[in-house]
Amino acid sequence: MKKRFVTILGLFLIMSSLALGVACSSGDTGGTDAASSTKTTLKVNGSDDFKFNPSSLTAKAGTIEIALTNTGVVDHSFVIEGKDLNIVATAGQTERGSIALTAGTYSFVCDIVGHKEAGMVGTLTITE
Ligand SMILES: [Cu+2]
Repeated sequence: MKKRFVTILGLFLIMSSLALGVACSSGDTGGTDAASSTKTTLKVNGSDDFKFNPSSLTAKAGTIEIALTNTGVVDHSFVIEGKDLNIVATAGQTERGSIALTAGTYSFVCDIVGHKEAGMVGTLTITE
């Protein structure tokens, strides 16, 4: 049962990367309006000393993809306060999530119990 799950997960990962490859190559052909389909990927690490690194992120307005890498042992999350984005990464894993944001300053936190209070917070600045 567990082996079967791993196999399915493996297939899913392979199919996901294939889909990503197709998406990237279609973008390279310039067939779509690049300006309106801009996606910015921001990489951020979460660690067991209750810090995001970097704790200040900046991007242009549009679709923002957050790639959260957990460099620690316990779970960490990336939640933009007041927005519908909640990414949870387990130890050693990188998890991604996307959200469309307009210009402004947003606070992000790790919402695992006690982490925000321990200082696991940061600021995301979105410019025009
Ligand atoms: Cu955390």
